[in-house]
Amino acid sequence: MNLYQLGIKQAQLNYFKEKYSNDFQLGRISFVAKNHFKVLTISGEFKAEITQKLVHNDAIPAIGDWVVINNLDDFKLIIDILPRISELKRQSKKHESLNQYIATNLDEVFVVMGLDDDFNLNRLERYIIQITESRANPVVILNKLDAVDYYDDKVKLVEDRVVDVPIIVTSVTKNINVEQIKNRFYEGMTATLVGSSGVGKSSIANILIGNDALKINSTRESDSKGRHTTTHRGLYLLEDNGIIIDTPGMRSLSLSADKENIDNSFGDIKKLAQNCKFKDCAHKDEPGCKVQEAILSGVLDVNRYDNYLKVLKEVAFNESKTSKKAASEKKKEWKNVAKSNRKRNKVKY
Ligand SMILES: Nc1nc2c(ncn2[C@@H]2O[C@H](COP(=O)(O)OP(=O)(O)OP(=O)(O)O)[C@@H](O)[C@H]2O)c(=O)[nH]1
Ligand SMILES: [Mg+2]
Ligand SMILES: [Zn+2]
Repeated sequence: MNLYQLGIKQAQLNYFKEKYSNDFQLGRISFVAKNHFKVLTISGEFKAEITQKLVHNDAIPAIGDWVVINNLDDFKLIIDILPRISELKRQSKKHESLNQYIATNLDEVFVVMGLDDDFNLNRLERYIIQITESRANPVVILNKLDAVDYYDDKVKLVEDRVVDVPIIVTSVTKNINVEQIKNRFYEGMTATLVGSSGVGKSSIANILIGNDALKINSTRESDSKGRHTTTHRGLYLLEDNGIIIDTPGMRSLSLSADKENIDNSFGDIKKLAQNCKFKDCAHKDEPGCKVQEAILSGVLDVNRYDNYLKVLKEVAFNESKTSKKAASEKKKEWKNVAKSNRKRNKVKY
């Protein structure tokens, strides 16, 4: 096992070598639960803790992060986080203004959506915006094709709605097209799976890992009750090449993308709007409105336009919520976590 197989990129390795001596080691965060961390190194997986300095700077490692470790007697101390090649966030509910990292250093993000009742184009579009913002490449997996009689229409709807994003239509339980997911991986590639609870994320991860490492929901009935089978994010090495991060299902995704990014994701609408007769056109019933013209002539999907407006509103709202107060609350919480960590260590060692 070498660092490249664990997913490090050359620029990150160069950064580490320039900044740190041989006394330090690199590891990748493979598990996070409150103040508990695990790091995967070239010699195995270890428990680790973070320094006060990181806590103080609100630099809390996320799953997928490359971290610098200092080997102390009995435990690994995380002293730094390497710059990330990508970071997938969502707006945190608890600490309103703070972004919560779903996973970092991702090459691709698979959005898994069920072709059954889970199917929702607006939600899918939001995921794709957030993934684009993360700097990773989105891939859509439409799963459970065996659970519906007819799915061509749904696939077509997705193709029309998300442009330039690969779409894979699968049945994981019937093993249909699963190799299309497998084939995307190469040495050092990291991907994560996101989507609602019960869509089959852990089932896909198990196939990629090559054994039943992850617990999956055995009764489909319980999915609808909102029970989450996966409760923690975990990073795993694949049977062949690559790394997968499994995540618990999300009911919704609160956007943290900025306006510019949203305009990029809806470039077609922006282009239309630039040609409206009036500069300050609200695209409602103004004469010479190219957006409304496109909707009427069927060039622009009205649902896509509605979702664009919704997304813009939400982002504006989230931005207005951002306050220093929430940031300092988060800092306080981590200080307490670190304190209890120290106490625990005193007892233990
Ligand atoms: N019919 C059908 N069922 C599937 C398919 N893929 C997964 N399932 C079933 O869906 C249920 C949920 O699968 P999981 O892999 O646990 O779903 P998950 O997305 O990891 O769910 P959370 O961990 O709660 O987020 C299980 O009973 C799977 O067997 C599929 O292609 N077709
Ligand atoms: Mg799961
Ligand atoms: Zn207009």
